[in-house]
This record gives sequence, structure tokens and C-alpha cells, in this order.
Amino acid sequence: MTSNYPILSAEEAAELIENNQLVATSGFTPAGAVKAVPVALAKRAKKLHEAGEKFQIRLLTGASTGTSLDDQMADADAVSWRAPYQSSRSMRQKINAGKIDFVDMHLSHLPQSVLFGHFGVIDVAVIEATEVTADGKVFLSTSVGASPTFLKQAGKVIIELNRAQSRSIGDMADIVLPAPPPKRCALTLDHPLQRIGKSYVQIDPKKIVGIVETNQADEVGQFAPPDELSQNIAGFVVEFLRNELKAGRIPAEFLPLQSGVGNVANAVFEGIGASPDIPDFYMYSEVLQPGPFSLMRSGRLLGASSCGLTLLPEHMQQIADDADFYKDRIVLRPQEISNNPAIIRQLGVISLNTALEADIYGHVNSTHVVGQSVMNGIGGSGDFARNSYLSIFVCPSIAKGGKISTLVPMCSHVDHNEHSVNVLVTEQGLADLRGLAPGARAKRIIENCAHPMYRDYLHQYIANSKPGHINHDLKHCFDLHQRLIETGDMLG
Ligand code: 0RQ
Repeated sequence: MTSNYPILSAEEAAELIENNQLVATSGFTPAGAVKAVPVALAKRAKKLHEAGEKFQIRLLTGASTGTSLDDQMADADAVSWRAPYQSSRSMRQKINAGKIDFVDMHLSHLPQSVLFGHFGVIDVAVIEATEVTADGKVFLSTSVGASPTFLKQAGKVIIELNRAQSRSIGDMADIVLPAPPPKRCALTLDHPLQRIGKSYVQIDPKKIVGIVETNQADEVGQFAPPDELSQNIAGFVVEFLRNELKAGRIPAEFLPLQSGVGNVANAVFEGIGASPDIPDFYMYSEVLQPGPFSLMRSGRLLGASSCGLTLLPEHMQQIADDADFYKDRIVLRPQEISNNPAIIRQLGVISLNTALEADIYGHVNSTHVVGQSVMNGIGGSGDFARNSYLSIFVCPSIAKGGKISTLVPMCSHVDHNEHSVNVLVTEQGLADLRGLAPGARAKRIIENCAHPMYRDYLHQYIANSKPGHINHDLKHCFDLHQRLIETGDMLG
């Protein structure tokens, strides 16, 4: 029932957005990101720029988005400010060139920051949905993200009604908007699949200024099959989980898993799927990508709580074809619930995230190359790493053919400190850091995780450092980074 609302072309909808407005859109990874209005908005921006007029918006999303949004808008110079996360080459180039202000933040914090008023008033929300009723019930598509908060807080709402998305996805949503901050109510979630909310967002229908009809799949890129390096890392992670089970530190029924995006995560799930001594398990995560999704049919993955479905068209077709099977096994939640610190701790989540670099004491940099150039952002990694029962970080031991060691004396930027990192894994091995003092941590990380070509350097660094609770040499702790900047090679 959408007959009450004006049907607009994407171009007409883009005309409703003005220079310097704060625009909030759906999208948590490319899942559920709007696709038509941003392309029209980028075209409009280019035209206005050619005519010598200013046109840039401030852009809020749930997390990263698809190419129609971040790439096209960045290419058109149509964004002046961006939060809370992105993974677009064009967007990141403009951010690192100082042309776009970027606020890198914990994804769980975003909805409450909107309610706190940290970003000002949201002028327009542009949200992808599978259905909107005449009385203002909005059924979201493949991600929930921060859309419920955006829909509630925006002055005007534009809906992209995507016919390519199965209507059954809307029923997977479990939308609860906790009481406004600062004093938030307690949330009870004792099981990853427990439902505590509604399948739609109720808004004032008068705010809906237009519906744009679309028919386009999510712009999720192909995932490369796990390579040897990812498989090696995954092997160490799976062996570790098996040993934790045997030791009774993970209960026999196992614990819910969270994992970030990418190859290693897919390889780990493949490894778990193939390990009969690891029991069938649940996920409590923020993304559901193809690796774990494929384990659902076989029954290895019993169910997943996520914020979005980062899946390919063939997987979406499987969901559409067997909606009853999947709706009992997938719950899509707002990011302030999927990434909620209290719930992550309550459920005893095991988290698996990727580092760009880690230091010998266990601090992790997930975001800034040589402390300066942002890659994507912290995303949800901090929400999970800080609060999970077991926080595992993975990364290759070297990058750029060995010119970079990902294990360094001191991280050039810290997203996750030593207190949030239990286990570090590279293709060289695994360092279980629990219960270790700094000296022992450093020894274990260097021996187990660093690439052999950098081990002597790192041992020598400690030997030459000023002794203390943590041995450091503040004059030389960034020598590797400095050499990389000067020569393009850390061992230069
Ligand atoms: O460079 O692209 O030129 O080849 O960085 O490195 O190894 O392919 O890593 O794609 O898995 O991303 C941490 C960025 C890892 C990601 C990060 C170079 C390397 C390569 C990429 P090229 P890889 P991945 C869930 C949770 C934070 C958000 C998060 C991330 C490129 O996992 O954004 O966890 N995490 N979210 O060569 C310089 C180093 C380097 C380096 C690698 N030390 N110095 N360059 N590279 N290490 C998702 C959400 O939150 C929605």
C-alpha cells in the first residue's frame, strides 16, 4: 500500500536535497544501500559545479555502502563530511587528501550520537525498503543499520522501494529502538536469535515526501576463494578454538561467533565447517557474508544475528525461494543492538577481526596506514573486540611483498589497545596473550607471529630499549615506519 505517497523519479527526489544538508541513508556494507537517488544526486552536483554553484552534502550511513553511493558521490565532489565508516577507494582518496572531513567512529555509537545531536539535525533520510504502508510502516531491505534512527529523526524521508529485494527479507528484521540517551534501558537478549522488537519501523507518514521505485541487486563484490595465506591463518584459529573446547574454556555447546569481512573470515568459517569436533554454532555478528551463509543449509551454522546480509544475488535468490527456512535462522538488527557492548558481553561472543598492524605488546591498528592515511575506519571491530569473551585479531605477517612488517615495535595508530586483544594470529602462527605480562607478550608475538625476516630486528629493538614495565625506546620505536616513508621499504 504505497498509493498515498508521491512516486518520484530519482532525479526529482535528488532535487529535494539542498546544498550543505545532512543526509542520512540506509546501507550497512553494500547491503540495503540506496542506489538510485545518490547517482542522481551525484549527477546534479556535477551539473551545479559546472554552473559554478556550490553543492555538497554531509553524509551519514550505517557503515560502508555500494559503489552507487560512496564512489559516485565522492567522484562528483558531492560530499563535504562523512561518518561513520566507508570502504570506497574514491572516498578514502578524498578523505586522505583533506577534501572530505571524515569522522571514524564505533558503529554502535552512531544511533545514539544522532540522538545526542552530535551531528545536528538530519534534513533528509533516504532509505531502501521492500514495503511502505499507507500508515507509515517501513519494512527495510537487506540491512537495518541505523535506518530506524534515521527514519525517526529526519525531517523528510525519501524511500527507495526496491523490487529486486524479496519482501520476505523485511520479516527477518527485529527492530527495537532503546530509550533515548543518556539513560538507556537494559536490554535482555539471552540468545542470538531471540526477538525483542518489531519487523518494521513506524514513522509519521506525513514525513515521506516521495517514493522512488528501483529494481537493482545490492552491489556486493565477488569474494575470492580463500588463498593459502588465509587458509593458514584459519587453520591456526580453528586449532585454537578446538583446544579451548577441549580445555573447557569454551563450553561444549560452543559460543556465538562474530567476524569481520574478507577472505580470512570466509576461510575460518570454511575451516570450522569442516571440523566435526567443533559443534554446530550460532553467529552474533554485524555482517553475514557468503562463507558462513553456506554453512546454514548443512546445519553447521544454526542461525545468525546480523545487521545486514552481505550476500550475492544467488544467495538472495535462495532466501527468496525458501523464506520459511531462513526467516527462522536469520535476525537482522539495528547496529546499536547487533554491536551493543552489553549484549556482546552477555552472550560471550568470540570475535574475529583484522588488523592492519599490531605491535609487539598487542596494540592493534585497524585503520590508519603509517598512522596517517585512513583505510576504511574502525567499523564494528571495537564494539566486538572490547566486549567479547575472546577477542582474536588476524593479519598477514608482512604486506607489499615483505617491504612492510605488520608487526612493529609501536603501532603508528591504535584502535584496539593491549587490553582488548587476547589472541593474535598471522600465517606464521598464533600468540595467545592471555595472562601474559608485557615482556612475555612481546616474546610470544615475535616468536609466533612475526615474519622470520623481521624477527631479529624486533628482538634487538627490545634488547636496546630502556627497561620498564614495558620496554621501549621512544627515539627509535618508529624507525621501521620512518624507513618505509623514506625508502618504500621498512628494512630499506
Ligand atoms: O593493500 O589494497 O594495495 O593490496 O592494505 O590489506 O591484507 O588485503 O586486508 O582487505 O582484509 O583489510 C584492517 C583494512 C584489512 C579491514 C583492514 C595493505 C595491503 C593491502 C589491505 P592493497 P589486506 P583486508 C566488520 C568489522 C576495520 C573495520 C572492521 C578493516 C591493503 O579489515 O577495515 O574490522 N578493518 N570492521 O597490502 C601499510 C600495513 C598494511 C598495509 C596491509 N601494515 N601498512 N599497508 N596493508 N597491512 C565490517 C564492518 O564494520 C562493517
